[in-house]
Amino acid sequence: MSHNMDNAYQQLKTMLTDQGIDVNDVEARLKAQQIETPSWGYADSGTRFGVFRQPGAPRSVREKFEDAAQAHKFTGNAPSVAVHIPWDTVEDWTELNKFAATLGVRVGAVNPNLFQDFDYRFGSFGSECKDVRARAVAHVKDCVDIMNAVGSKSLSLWFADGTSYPGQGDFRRRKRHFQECLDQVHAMLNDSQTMLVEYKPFEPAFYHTDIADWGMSAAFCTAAGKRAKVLVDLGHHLPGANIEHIVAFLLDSGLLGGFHFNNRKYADDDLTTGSINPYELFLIYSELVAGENDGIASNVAYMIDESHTVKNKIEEMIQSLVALQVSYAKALIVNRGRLQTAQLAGDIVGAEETVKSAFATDVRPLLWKIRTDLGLPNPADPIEGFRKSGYAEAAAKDRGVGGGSGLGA
Ligand code: RM4
Ligand code: MN
Ligand code: MN
Repeated sequence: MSHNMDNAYQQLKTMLTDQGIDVNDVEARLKAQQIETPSWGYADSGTRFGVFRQPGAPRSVREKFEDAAQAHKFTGNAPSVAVHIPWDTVEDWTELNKFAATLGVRVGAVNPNLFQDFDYRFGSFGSECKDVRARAVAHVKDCVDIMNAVGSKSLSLWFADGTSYPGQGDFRRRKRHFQECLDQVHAMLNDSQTMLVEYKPFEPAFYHTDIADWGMSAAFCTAAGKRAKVLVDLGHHLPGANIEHIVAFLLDSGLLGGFHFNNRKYADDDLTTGSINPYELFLIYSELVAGENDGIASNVAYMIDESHTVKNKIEEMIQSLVALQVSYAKALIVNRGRLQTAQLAGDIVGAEETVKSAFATDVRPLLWKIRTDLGLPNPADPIEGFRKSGYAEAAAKDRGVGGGSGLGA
């Protein structure tokens, strides 16, 4: 296997070098790629029709981190884990952070929960009730305290706020409530911390949501201040939205804060990243690479937001991490010189073929090479490596069924 892989790698390297691509630079950037996985993606979860509990699902925050460490072990690109509060509340955060370090991972973004309590049924930051807004801001403050305890740089904000019927709420009054609360949160952060403001056009409210799209998020962030940036969740757009264009626009405006990767077919499906539309994922990465080349994409938080019902969660996360690695690799080998020449000459077919040629390239030998260099087990196939390790079977035996759902219950 490794001999065949090495041959394939040498061939690919020669082909890319002939095209003027700096393969050493590509490999260095692939080795530096870091994606955060979500604690809630490892625990039992379900659809709104039911939860299917899996044998071996984590029963505690520590076990979620153990599973996340497995995803990192075989891919080498997932060293941090996002937490959701209160689902992941622990007594002692310093202690959890130390435990995570023994597993080779760390606590990443902190996600407040402003949507599950009865008090929030008419909204949180957009609520008409002053006490509810104050309560929501106080919960975010608790999350900032957690960030400070663990050294986290990202506060990840998603709001379920919205209305389901015309006339139910006053758009402008709610907008002002939102801005006021977001400004208060901005003031809680220091300059090395970022508040990531996620948008979503529908669900759980179905008539309007208070931060419905990237433009509204950008407007709120701009007014709040420089520590506020837009978070792009790939499942949070109306059908047909050109996400790569949104990404490029936000990057160029200095407002791209980060991503929640997943994939969708119909709505906010939270499917495996790259499973439905790998071309879209590649085109998004192509914009990111162009931004990196121009020095404007250094502070982007890359995170996965997925929650699976029936796949094995660790395998699913590895699939997503590999899809992100593949997309980044393909984006890195786009022949940028040729692309720009074609664009400037009005050569539409030439430009499109340049992009498609990178997408069509099998980059697996390149990924095998970097995983080998990083000393990862089973560098040709992380999923196979995880399967062979026996971890899932051991967890099933040890933990049993009924671990507790990703939604904290
Ligand atoms: C939302 C959104 C948030 C996530 C919640 C659970 O749709 O994507 O990021 O925290 O789901
Ligand atoms: Mn999300
Ligand atoms: Mn979502």
